[in-house]
Amino acid sequence: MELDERIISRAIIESELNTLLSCTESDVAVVGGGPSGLAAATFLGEAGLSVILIEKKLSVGGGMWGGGMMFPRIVVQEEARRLLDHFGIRYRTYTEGYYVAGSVEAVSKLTSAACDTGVEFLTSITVEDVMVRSDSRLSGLVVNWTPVAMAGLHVDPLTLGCRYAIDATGHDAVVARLVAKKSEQVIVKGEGFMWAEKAESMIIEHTKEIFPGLIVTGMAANAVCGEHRMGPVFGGMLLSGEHAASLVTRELCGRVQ
Ligand code: 48F
Repeated sequence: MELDERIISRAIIESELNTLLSCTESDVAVVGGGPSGLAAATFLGEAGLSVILIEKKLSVGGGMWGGGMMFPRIVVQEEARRLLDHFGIRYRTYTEGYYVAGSVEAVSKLTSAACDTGVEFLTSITVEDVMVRSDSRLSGLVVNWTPVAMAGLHVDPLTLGCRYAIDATGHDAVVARLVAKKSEQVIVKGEGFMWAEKAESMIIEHTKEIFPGLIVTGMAANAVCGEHRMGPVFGGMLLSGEHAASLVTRELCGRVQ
């Protein structure tokens, strides 16, 4: 078979443009492809919702790749062990209640699970603002190619409508901060000192709808609430993603996962 570069180019352009068109209206837009965002997106996909995941970098995985200080290992505590099993992430028991997994495998299996449920990935795209209509509800996200911001170009963005957005942008809580700039309803306190026990035990409480249509998950949830950071223990990230998905599912599908 002779390869035709024009067919290859058309295949890529047509397929991606059709995907982007379908992403202009989704049930849920997850912002950030770290562990909490990947977990949330997967559970939402499993619930049958249309889900897009917007990630500003070329690849998803967020802070999970680096494990602890670039040792590519993560620790997950007892409470979240069932989620390692759910995603098929292999682990070994370090000591009672502490499980160690490879970060490359963890990111890969989470990403694979999200793909299998039909999540659409929009990578190299940065969320730079939010849409809020007269009903004071977040109704969409304002996005642009990441290289546009990196190059300092003045290029107007496009918008993607969604019924719910999930801020999974990690320590910076980017979407929550964008809303906080415009509405007194949202205050982002910023994360506190490292204190794994407290940070992990509070994260589900902090995973919530902070503005109509906007749920925070993962480290973004703790940062909004002024909660401590936890370092390379990742159970809370997975549990928080699962909880964020259940909050949306309850609203959009009328059931708890
Ligand atoms: O930081 P990140 O991994 O967030 P997370 O899911 O997990 C935190 C842990 O990795 C770790 C920890 C707990 O164990 O403390 O740090 O809460 O992933 C956040 C993702 O969001 C992307 C960013 O590139 C990263 O992959 N992101 C950030 N801002 C934007 C964004 C933006 N404006 N638009 C799109 N993606």
